[in-house]
Amino acid sequence: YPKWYSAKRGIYHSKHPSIELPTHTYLDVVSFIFSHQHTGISALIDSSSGYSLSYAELFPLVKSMASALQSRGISQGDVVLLLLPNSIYYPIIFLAVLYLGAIVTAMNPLSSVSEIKKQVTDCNVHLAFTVHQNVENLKALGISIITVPENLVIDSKQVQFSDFYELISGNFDLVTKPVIRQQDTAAILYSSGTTGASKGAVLTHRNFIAVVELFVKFEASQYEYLSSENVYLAVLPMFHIYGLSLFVLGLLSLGSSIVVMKKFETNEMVRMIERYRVTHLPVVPPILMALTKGAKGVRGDSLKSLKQVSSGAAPLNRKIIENFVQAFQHVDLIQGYGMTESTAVGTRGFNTKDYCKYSSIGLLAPNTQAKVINWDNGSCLPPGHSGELWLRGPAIMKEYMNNAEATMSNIDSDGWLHTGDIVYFDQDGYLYIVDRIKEIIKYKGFQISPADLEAVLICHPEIVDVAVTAATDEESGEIPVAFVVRRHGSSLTQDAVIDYLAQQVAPYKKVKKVFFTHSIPKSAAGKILRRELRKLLSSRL
Ligand code: 4UU
Repeated sequence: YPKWYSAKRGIYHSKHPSIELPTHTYLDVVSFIFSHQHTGISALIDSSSGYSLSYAELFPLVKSMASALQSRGISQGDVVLLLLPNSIYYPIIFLAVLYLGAIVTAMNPLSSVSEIKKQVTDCNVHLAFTVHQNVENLKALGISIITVPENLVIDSKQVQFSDFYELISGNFDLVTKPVIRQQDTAAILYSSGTTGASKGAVLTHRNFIAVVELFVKFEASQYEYLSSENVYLAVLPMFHIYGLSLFVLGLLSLGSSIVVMKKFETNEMVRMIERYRVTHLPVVPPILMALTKGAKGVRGDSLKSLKQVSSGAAPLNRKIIENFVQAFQHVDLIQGYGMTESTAVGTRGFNTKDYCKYSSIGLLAPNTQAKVINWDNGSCLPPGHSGELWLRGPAIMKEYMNNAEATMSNIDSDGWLHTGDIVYFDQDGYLYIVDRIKEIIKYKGFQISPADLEAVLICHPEIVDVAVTAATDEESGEIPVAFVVRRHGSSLTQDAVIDYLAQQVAPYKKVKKVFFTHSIPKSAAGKILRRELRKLLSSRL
């Protein structure tokens, strides 16, 4: 066996040298980010107006906002909700909360009232940052709100008279800087793990510090050019771990420029790549597909500035890879793999002209160990064999909040995170995703928990039983579909079920199809047999 695989213990080691992490007990990720030296000038650029925040402004803005939040009564351990689309202020708000030792919980701003209520209650939110359209909903929940203006150009009149403007323009200094330990909670992000409803994954300052150091000591060394010359396009949302790890943590530590888009639209994205001479474009598979086949006027020789496109969060289909590689011969295409529970750390590809493994998710990240487990008997598998991927390392979350049972079934006593993904290593140490055995549905890279949707649907008075599963979809990867058992005599229609759910969940979670059936396949203990459900689905399609 290769030396990066220890056959005796069944452990895969990273082929990359390990990275030393700071060892002192007291350290917060914000101080850590701003302790790094780089030559970056523009930090965050608003794509539509071109307005930018410089690196010189960044830390003072964070400190000013932190002190303003402190003067409004936010203190260590309090939870602050970020219910926001991307903006150049998103990272500032995020880091300000963490600098106080307070905790961020983030959420898709398109979430429904009941979804917001659930998360706000679950993690006991004290204060929320949001955009205008969510203000009324949040007020009804009785939490204080700071409205972030939609079009953030700091010197416009609109902003000057807002609450938000006062917060960042104060030039305050913290009255008292709280003492923060690496092991303290920094963020609570929601994920359903391998099974059940979505749960709060508790990420610590230590987890974030591990991510930052991965960028500073490793990612930066992978390029021939200086990180501060790179221009990234932030089209992925910062409320999801993938965008968060890049645009709020890693890249700001490197001094790269980040052009922030509020919302994905193919032609607009192409215009922004050209206007700002974007060099790096992190995407999810549907964006890559749109770029290869949808964008107006995009040819292989356009988008000359692009050096690297990286895809993650969902499987990338071979056809899309082929089309992209053909059309954009000057661009490096790589995949990365991560999870909310691993603070986005997992694997990452690195392609040189003579070593292209496009369909691989790359090599194990530094400091990360893996096992590949035989699903039938629990044994460890060597390279070339597929099994469930287990991960261990400094970026693995601490726990699921207030849920010891879920924590124990996802992280075992030796610290291995069970990912629910089926993978294999090839002889060069590159990983390939084969299947997913956990229950989540991946819609354009976003997680949807079947159990969350089932919990809503079962409340319909004419539904006596329900199960939700994923159907493959060319454009989005996967979409949720529902199997419904109607009450005797009910004439409930597919459209009525779709509408009922649509009123209570974020738009991207809507079911697209409903199958009426007489019973849901279940185990003796009453658990839905997800595999049977998948078989049932293929027989119905
Ligand atoms: C097939 O989706 C994410 C994180 C994505 C990410 C992070 C850092 C991508 C690239 C990167 O560099 O997090 P979650 O929690 O929403 O979903 C995690 C799940 C994984 O368990 C796996 O099933 O998303 C799926 N997934 C992928 N599947 C993540 N990346 C990939 C991938 N191919 N490249």
